[in-house]
Amino acid sequence: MPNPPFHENSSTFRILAGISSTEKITRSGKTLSLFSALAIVTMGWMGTAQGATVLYFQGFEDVAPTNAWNYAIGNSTVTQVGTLATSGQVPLDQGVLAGDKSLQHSNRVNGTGVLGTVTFSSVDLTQFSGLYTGLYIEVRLSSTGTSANGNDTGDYFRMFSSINGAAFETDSAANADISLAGRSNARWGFNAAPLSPNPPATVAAGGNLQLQSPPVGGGTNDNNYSTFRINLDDSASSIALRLNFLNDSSGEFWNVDNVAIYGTLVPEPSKMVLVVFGLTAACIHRRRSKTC
Ligand SMILES: [Ca+2]
Ligand SMILES: [Ca+2]
Ligand SMILES: [Ca+2]
Ligand SMILES: [Ca+2]
Repeated sequence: MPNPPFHENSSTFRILAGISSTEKITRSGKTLSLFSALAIVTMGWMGTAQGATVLYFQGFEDVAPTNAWNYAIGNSTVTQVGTLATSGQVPLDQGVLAGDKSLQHSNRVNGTGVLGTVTFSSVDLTQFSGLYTGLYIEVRLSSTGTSANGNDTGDYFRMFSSINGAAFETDSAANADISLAGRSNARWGFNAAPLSPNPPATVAAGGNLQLQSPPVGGGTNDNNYSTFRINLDDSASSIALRLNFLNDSSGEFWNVDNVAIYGTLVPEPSKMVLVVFGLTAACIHRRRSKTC
């Protein structure tokens, strides 16, 4: 079990620091009731934008991160590749998103179309219960090729979630949480984004989202999908992920990087209790001096 990254809610503390300053409250000669102070704190708390925290991560580097989401490669069409191995592919330098490595699928040996699979191990989500909410899986994808090649209508990338230990469904567009087909030698980098709808391509776990990329045209194009999300229900106790890939030429490549589970930190009730105690004490103090 990894150590969840600690995410401090600094904005909240800035708000509290301002409220708890008796000098600031009384300097203008105005008084602040306990009710008003609590209302301000609550509004500040609710309005604090909290970014998502990476709970599990896989960047396919040689050295695994401390919060590694472990994976197993199903067959030899999927390989860990580096920037050098992908340097001749189009678009240029888009085989790896971050770090030195990514995972790449290509039927480089058997050009008849062999399914490539990568399975990410089951993650116990109960460890995050009450601590993080709004969990989701995110996967980044690019499609590269030799100069005139790329992924076509019959080539695909699919994501399958497994909730609470259920078996992965068999490989089909209708069974996948997300199924993305290529089109006319489609090639795009990790910075591509569809014109409509806006990224990321998102589905609830167990749902079914079928896409074709690019929506129109083909070849090298920025109007493509590069970010995919599966939203998890807070009640799920475990999640596993399988990625399936297919193409049928040694000049067609699917690349994935930065596979992660994110969650948003739930404000700690204990902090709220401390705030109430602090405000109450401050108010009692001010009542004695008739300022509250
Ligand atoms: Ca990487
Ligand atoms: Ca092709
Ligand atoms: Ca093809
Ligand atoms: Ca399904």
